[in-house]
Amino acid sequence: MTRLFNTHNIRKEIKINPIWNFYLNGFKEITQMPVPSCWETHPKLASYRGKAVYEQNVSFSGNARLVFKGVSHTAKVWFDDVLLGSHYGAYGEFSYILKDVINGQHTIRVEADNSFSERSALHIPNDYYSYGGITRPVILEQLGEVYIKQMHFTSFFKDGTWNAKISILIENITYLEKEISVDVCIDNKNVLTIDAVKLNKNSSIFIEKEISLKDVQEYTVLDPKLYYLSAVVYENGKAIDDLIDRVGFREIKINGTDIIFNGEQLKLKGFNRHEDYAEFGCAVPLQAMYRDMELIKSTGANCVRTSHYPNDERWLDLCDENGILVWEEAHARSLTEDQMKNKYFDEQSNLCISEMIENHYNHPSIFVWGLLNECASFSDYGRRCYIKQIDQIKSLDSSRPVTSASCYFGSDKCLDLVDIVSFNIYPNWYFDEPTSEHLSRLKEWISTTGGAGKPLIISEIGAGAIYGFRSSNNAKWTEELQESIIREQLSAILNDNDCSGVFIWQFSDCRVDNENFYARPKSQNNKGILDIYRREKLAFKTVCDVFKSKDR
Ligand code: ADA
Repeated sequence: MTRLFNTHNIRKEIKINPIWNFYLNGFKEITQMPVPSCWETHPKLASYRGKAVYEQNVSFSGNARLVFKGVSHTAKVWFDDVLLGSHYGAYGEFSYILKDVINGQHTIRVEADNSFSERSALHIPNDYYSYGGITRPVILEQLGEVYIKQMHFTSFFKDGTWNAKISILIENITYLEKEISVDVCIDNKNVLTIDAVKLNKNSSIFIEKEISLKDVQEYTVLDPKLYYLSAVVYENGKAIDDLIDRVGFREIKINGTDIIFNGEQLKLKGFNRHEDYAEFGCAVPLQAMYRDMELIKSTGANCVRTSHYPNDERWLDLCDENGILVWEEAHARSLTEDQMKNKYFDEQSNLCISEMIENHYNHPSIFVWGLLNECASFSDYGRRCYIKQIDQIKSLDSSRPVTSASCYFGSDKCLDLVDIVSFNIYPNWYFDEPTSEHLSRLKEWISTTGGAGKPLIISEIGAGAIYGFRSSNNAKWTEELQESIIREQLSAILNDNDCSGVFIWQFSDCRVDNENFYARPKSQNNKGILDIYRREKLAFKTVCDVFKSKDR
């Protein structure tokens, strides 16, 4: 299951065996690999960086859609030895349409590559691990001649009632003209019918309508009411394709320095979370995601940041269900100006942003889009990149605010571009200064920039500790030191009325790339309040106490 609910009643899925053939030069004894997974979970490939080939046989005929939810980090895909294309970026969904396939057995072949090179602008040696393999699910869907490619839902409150803009993209993959009709339902009640839609051969049509709804329940953090939105396509009265998603009725507005979610001012208390789990790497299975969600809820947190890349949809589904608000972030961490000048940077960032927004648009829990964490926002060149990417985000979704986590106190030139100003600060860890003093200086400086008068989020605070290293001497990496630093940071920020919230760096420890991080004991970023197995450090209890002592 790639989502937590059925996304089709009519469109059928063709089963793919989860154990794929696996070929890697020099490793003759490894012949198979489960999908999804990271190859690092194989005992012999724990640090392998490079290419590997996956192969799987499938039997079907006619038209189909082959969907990859994520291959890390570069993929080349063949169907029956014909190259379908290649894709860059571990965290984006991509798909291919297979037409007029003859009845019989066919072969899907994928070459995955997680190596670093000039051609990889976003996956670079970093403070998290770029795993390898087919790390998110693969789906094969049987299609007819016409299918729904995309459906977006935007709710808005107007004239005392909830409304929604619904847009649907439908594609005709045949050489014949088609006439179809479309029914749209919310929780099985028809809300829209569009008749006599003409589709030219081999082309798509974009339909957009606004509807007004009575008696709908709002989506809130305390009561995250979800509705099923479904679209069904009919030809000559017969249902030929459908698409189902889950939506919520909510609106996000910025009012001066406040972030308003359905009329309520947000005070965010949450975590930065990497998709990383000791045994599974970035291919976190549902039961482990579920456990993370239960742990997050148990702290009294109300939000999570998908630092520093778009997340698995099942995680977003869990956030939707639990009213955990999401800052979803396009992929990029701490790129220098030179790295932003990489000739692939624009194209690869553009693709990541469009895949993120197109595929995750409907999640009601996503309240803000993030981009370019700690990149070169201090330079003129960097600023041009921020402008380009923010323009792209706004053109794809004008219903959500945009933010970017900066660490350039004193030199950031992009604070006028974002809707919400966000800063990563580590007082008492990377520098010695009480958090409240640091915050006062930061706010004072922001008030002299284009960020003046905007909401402020502290997007990272934290300190490192190695699980089990206990001592009352307050030495670096002790759980005691981490606990006392986080206690001090949190209380200063949550008591500051000018801050709209805080995200702790980080929820749990994560593996880091070997190439770069000599300052990372155990080759992990140890700032988790849980370790990589989700064992609690001392700070966990403190975070629960502090978060729970504040209202949601
Ligand atoms: C930065 C960065 C994080 C992490 C953190 C740290 O703020 O955004 O990815 O590297 O620093 O642990 O130092």
